[in-house]
Amino acid sequence: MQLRLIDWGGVLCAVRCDDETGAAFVIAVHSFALGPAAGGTRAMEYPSLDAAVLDATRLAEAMSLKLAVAGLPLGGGKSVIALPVPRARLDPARWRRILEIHAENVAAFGGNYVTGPDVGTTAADMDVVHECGAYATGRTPATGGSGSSAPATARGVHIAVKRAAAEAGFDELDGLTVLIQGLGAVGAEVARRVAADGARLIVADIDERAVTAAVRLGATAVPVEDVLQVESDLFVPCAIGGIIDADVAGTIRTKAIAGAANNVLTGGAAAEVLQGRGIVLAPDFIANVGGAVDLAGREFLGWGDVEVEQKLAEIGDTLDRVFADAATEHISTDEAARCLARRRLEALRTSR
Ligand code: NAD
Ligand code: PPY
Repeated sequence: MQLRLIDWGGVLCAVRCDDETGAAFVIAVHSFALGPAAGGTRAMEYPSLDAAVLDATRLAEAMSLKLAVAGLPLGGGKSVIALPVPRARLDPARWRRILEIHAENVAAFGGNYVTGPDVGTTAADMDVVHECGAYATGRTPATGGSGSSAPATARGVHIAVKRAAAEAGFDELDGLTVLIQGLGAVGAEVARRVAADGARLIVADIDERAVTAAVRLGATAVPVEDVLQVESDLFVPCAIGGIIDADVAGTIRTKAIAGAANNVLTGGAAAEVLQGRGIVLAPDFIANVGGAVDLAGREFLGWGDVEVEQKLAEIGDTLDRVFADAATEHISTDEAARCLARRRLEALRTSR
């Protein structure tokens, strides 16, 4: 197994390979500047250890940006568990052992890295991690956790979709064609919300059951491989990251993009191409902060529903600020959002 050393701008990246389970474990901490690092645990198959490390480091950086923009006193981190076979094919004992090893790794950070659920892990998995001695957010309410963060993420994405639509010149979602990629915990709830606003839904998911449920809402289904060619007024990516590179940005047929998927762009070049074509991009680390607000706000800052909803409402104001900065500075909204995150991080750090 080969591993390239990379300068990714973060603090540290720990890697552990385990022969017994066949899993590889990565914990990336991008920043401690605002407090302990926080970010969920992603468990899926990766083509190589390099790919798993790259995903963990990029996701940890996105967490730093997300938490700083929202003014939450935490640094960015992320865990990746590279599975030997798809999660659905792991027997329960082997999955339990994987979670035990993960808990041991998280505990080694001595409270300086806090995890939670992400793609491929659930609140019940976080119960196991917690029970094995590592603090985990997003556990089941039965064990004192705040439960799934997906509903809060979806509420925030819904706000971002409406702001991005407004920036693209649409007063309301009623009558617009909204294309949603991924109908999981977040995407399905966003679909319900935009359908209630009167939007026409086009959807795609690799999971047929999720598609069937959306079709019952009145959505039109398209094959997953066609999503990036389908014309829409708004594109809402709620599946996987890395789907928009500069080529896709140059051909995608939509007016605005706002969704939940972390790191939806492969890099800054894609953002510039979108900007050049007049396609509004709501940066994902602003649009999808709802889950982090829900978990970190409730579990670290003692927030209740009122404070969480107030913070979610700020997503709209932050996006307006980013759209305005991008226009004034002649930069992409992605770059404007990164600048805002750096300024807020610096301000929070000096006020500590
Ligand atoms: P999920 O696993 O519940 O849903 C993802 C959905 O995408 C699944 O239905 C899956 O079948 C589908 N999918 C996977 N590959 C696909 C493809 N190629 N084409 C179409 N559909 C595909 O995850 P989620 O919790 O709904 O999160 C969705 C995205 O939002 C993820 O990228 C996640 O990192 C991000 N996110 C989630 C939260 C949260 O609170 N859950 C917070 C921030 C960011
Ligand atoms: C994300 O927003 O991508 C997360 O990983 C959410 C999160 C935030 C804080 C602790 C654990 C998970």
